Amino acid sequence: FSVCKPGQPYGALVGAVLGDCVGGEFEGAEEVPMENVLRHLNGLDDETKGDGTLEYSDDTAMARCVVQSLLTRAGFDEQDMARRFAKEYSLAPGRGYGSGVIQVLKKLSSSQLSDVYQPARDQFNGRGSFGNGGAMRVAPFALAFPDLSDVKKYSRSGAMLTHSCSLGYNGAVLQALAVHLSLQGALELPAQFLDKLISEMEEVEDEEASRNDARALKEAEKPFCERLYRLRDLMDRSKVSIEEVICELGNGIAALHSVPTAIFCVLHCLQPRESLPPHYGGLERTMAYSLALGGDTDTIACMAGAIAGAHYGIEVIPEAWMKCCEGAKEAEVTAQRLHALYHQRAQGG
Ligand code: F2R
Ligand code: MG
Ligand code: MG
Repeated sequence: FSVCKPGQPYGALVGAVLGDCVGGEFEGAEEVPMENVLRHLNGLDDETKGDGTLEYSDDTAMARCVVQSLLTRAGFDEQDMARRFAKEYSLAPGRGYGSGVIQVLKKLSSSQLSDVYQPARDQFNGRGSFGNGGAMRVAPFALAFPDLSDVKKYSRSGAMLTHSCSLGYNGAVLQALAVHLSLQGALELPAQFLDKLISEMEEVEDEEASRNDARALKEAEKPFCERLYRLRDLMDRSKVSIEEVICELGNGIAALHSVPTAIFCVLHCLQPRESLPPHYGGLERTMAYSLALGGDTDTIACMAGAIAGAHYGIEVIPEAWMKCCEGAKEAEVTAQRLHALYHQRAQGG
């Protein structure tokens, strides 16, 4: 296994929390002028802010459950993770959960439940959810498991606790793969990074359930692969507008309309961009760009933040941002513990 630099796992978890917290400001907005984004981000440097002024939402609340479950059980335990999701929801139901997933979380709290995957299967008349709720919380799997096949297997199972439609759980697999590869330094070669994601997703989407769901929803045969090919086309263009990105990739609450978008935000912002302040580093550019897309900004910035944070590491994250985002400091500590699990597994423990 390639060894990542010490700050990268911390960067991944903290980047996700920051994206959720700073992105919440614009969630659901149709149009977000870049000047509004920059005003919002510049405001984070205000000395009077801090102490978690910007609260995290369901994205981070659920990711924290994933982290705690993986750490406590030293691996994936569906019963434990499901119980944590349900408990977290009952303690803080106002974190902005999707309207469908609330039913799952309520059912998961029942002591009578014998199959923890059943409530998710019952969603949307048995079709299951295709929302991005499985993907938004998946980064900890990439930090805990060194083996790519484990990252795929457990991120899928973790997502299926709430999202039984393949367009939901395959989005989680794609996001976990992006964080995993980024941790291994794969973003140094962006074209190869994308090729690897496509080849992995070709295999992931080649199963019967995925093909059936795609057909039922009138999507391409392999919907995530198709979006990744569109993403590659966008990257090949010398100039691309926000409108084109939204039109080609989406900015919505479905995993299909947000995970490839988050990956695009990271790739597009590897270099300085005209519309963004020249003093911004790559992580700040990625955040600003994700917010300017509008739509599901907390979740797109959360997912892009995890991938970008894994690439750039914790060192580049502005201290002022850390201070004003609820849960950011804690994410740094838990990332350290998760990474110990990674090393234990990498050494065959
Ligand atoms: N939900 C939000 N934000 C808007 C509401 C905020 C809240 N009212 C407030 O202001 O406090 N954000 C969060 O939800 C997204 C993650 O959602 P998740 O966990 O995937 O939820 P769900 O309910 O499973 O799916 C979301 C919606 O997608 C549509 N949908 C999904 N599957 C469907 C299917 N098979 N058929 C038809 N529609 C389907 C539904 O509209 C679901 O409600 C993140 O953005 C997170 O930040
Ligand atoms: Mg949210
Ligand atoms: Mg959201």
